[in-house]
Amino acid sequence: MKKKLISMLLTGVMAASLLAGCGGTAAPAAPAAPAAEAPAEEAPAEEAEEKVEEVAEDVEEAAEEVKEEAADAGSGELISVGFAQVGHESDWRTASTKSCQDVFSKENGYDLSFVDCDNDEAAQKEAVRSFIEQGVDYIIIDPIIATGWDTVLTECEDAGIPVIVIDRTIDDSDKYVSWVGSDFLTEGKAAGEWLKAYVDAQGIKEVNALIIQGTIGSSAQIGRTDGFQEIADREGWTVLDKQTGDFTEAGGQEVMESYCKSYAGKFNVVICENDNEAFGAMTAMDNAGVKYGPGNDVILISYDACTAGLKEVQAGKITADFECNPLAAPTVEGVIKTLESGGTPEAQILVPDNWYALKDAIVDFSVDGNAQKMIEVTDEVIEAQY
Ligand code: GYE
Repeated sequence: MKKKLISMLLTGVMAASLLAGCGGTAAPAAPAAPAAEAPAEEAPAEEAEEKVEEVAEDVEEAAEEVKEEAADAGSGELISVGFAQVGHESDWRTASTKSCQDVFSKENGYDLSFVDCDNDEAAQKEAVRSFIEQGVDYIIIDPIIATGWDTVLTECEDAGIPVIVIDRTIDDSDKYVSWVGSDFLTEGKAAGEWLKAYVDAQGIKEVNALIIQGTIGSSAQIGRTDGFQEIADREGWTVLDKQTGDFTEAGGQEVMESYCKSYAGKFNVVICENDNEAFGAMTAMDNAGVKYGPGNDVILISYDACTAGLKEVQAGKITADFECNPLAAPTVEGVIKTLESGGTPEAQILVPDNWYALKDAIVDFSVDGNAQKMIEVTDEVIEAQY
């Protein structure tokens, strides 16, 4: 843009000086003219000279602006952010990544270095160290697992780079500014309390549950497993087995295939710690001839409530879906803006979640004494989801 302006101005200067030149030489070459005509002959030359000066000033100004812009870009007018993302294991993760990339865009004033760590803890630490080397302004981490962070976070601290934790929590270090995410323990308890109210309403006396866990050691897995287990213990339910499906569809299918063999006819509840595992479990149950969903032998519970998950609720496959909102990036940006303006952001910022089911599976329940509201899955609700 600026280049074009300069070349236009330069063309202007050349044209004007040509004009000025013509005026200058024309006067002496002209044959003796009547006195009255002399000023009229000088005028174009003066005008042209003025024009040249004007244009030259404009060019100087434009050049100055270009220089300033280049300096700004070089000195990092864009805020540089490194994001060490967990991976790409689920619909939830895809929504989270997109949200971050949308928020931390060039247009919004950011220079984002994004690393997909492919669920590899060592790669994630390496990504953080590469951000330190780059000297980014801020580091965002979605920790694959909750422990093992203190050393690398100390390195961030020593480098003077503020760290913001998004989604999953870090449990063995406090060397970060803020955490923005959902309350996984509450999600797990909500699933348990809903199940209690639902089986009571259905007149189901016994609960024999199978759990397909998320990535072991991730705070999302720990919270959901512990929250549900707390209610199961209180109610005296049987948890037949817990195995990880690593938050993936393939993992969910594999674990459910083995459950279908080992526990055939013995279970009436399957809890998948995310939607993608639930999709895999559905395939395995379909293949084994197990009927699930509202009104069927097996109650299928899931977490995340992404669009694809809610579609399976609507289709009568997933009985209840406990949301985990993946759109935390705008809140993380708020933290960065607070830091940029010299303020102190809150240490913990909770992203609120909703619980979803079809009308017949909506029951009243409380979590830690707080009454919960479930949302009925409709086309509009699905449309509005991520
Ligand atoms: O539930 C799952 C994802 O950390 C809350 O990770 C997130 C979990 C989410 O892969 O789908």
